[in-house]
Amino acid sequence: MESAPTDERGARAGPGIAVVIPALDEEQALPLVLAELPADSVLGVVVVDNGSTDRTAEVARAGGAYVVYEPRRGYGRACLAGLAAILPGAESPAGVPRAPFGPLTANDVVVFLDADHSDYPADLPRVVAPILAGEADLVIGSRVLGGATMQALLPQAWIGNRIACGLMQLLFGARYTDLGPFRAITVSALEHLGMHDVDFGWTVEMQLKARVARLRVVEVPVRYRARIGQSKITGTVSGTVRAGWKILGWIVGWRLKLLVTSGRIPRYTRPAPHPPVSTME
Ligand SMILES: Nc1nc2c(ncn2[C@@H]2O[C@H](COP(=O)(O)OP(=O)(O)OP(=O)(O)O)[C@@H](O)[C@H]2O)c(=O)[nH]1
Ligand SMILES: [Mg+2]
Repeated sequence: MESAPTDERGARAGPGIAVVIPALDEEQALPLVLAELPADSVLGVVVVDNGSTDRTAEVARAGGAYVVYEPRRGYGRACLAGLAAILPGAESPAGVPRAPFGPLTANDVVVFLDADHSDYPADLPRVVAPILAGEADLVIGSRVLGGATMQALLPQAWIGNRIACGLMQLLFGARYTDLGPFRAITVSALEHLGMHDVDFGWTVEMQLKARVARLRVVEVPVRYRARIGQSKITGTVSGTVRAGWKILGWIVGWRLKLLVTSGRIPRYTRPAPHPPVSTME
């Protein structure tokens, strides 16, 4: 798969794909994640070092990624810092420089995946395919549809997912099977959603807002395996409780916001496919 084939003048004829990987103390897993990414399919990879105390940044650089530092903890904060390095209009927080392969344009695609080697980076073509085919604005890699085992997707994550997805269907009519971290979204859709959750509400925020804004959302099956390294959220009681409350709070809270209209998001309109972007200066 080629994300951005170029013509003889170096002009990109299709959407480019950039990858954002939030990472907190993932020096063991990250080299494998980067090595397994289909490199010829992507413009570049941003690893956000979220205040690691190990060699996460070093191994990321050695693996060919562009490293952004975000010392304030939080999964969503890490995603926002990564986006600041590549999105066209993103406000760059102090100290976040632009990645050399940015800024992206409206029809380009951002892929998110975890740094702990639980996602299969080789599934990336499958995750971006519906967007490249012009059939989706957001693609969720579903570990449930991918048949994840309980060793990989821990029982508490299964149950939490079921409850969250059931509530999203009940309160929003949204049909999701998972809140999986491996996902792809177009730049213009991402900007339309105005993401702001700074921790583990990030995935549910994106899915709920996508529903309210009437994005075209597709789920595809992805594989999932036990993480490498120390479990931080789902594998710990306090992490599970905190993430669970956060996610349920988003779902119920947004329903209440819709009642008083402050949760409304204008319906999303797709930009026209733009002419090839020259990559030669
Ligand atoms: N826990 C945590 N993870 C972060 C943070 N910032 C970035 N991350 C990364 O976000 C991704 C998801 O976090 P995980 O710790 O794997 O969360 P999880 O998959 O729910 O649970 P475990 O894999 O069991 O720890 C990983 O790549 C982390 O390295 C943060 O502040 N806290
Ligand atoms: Mg994990």
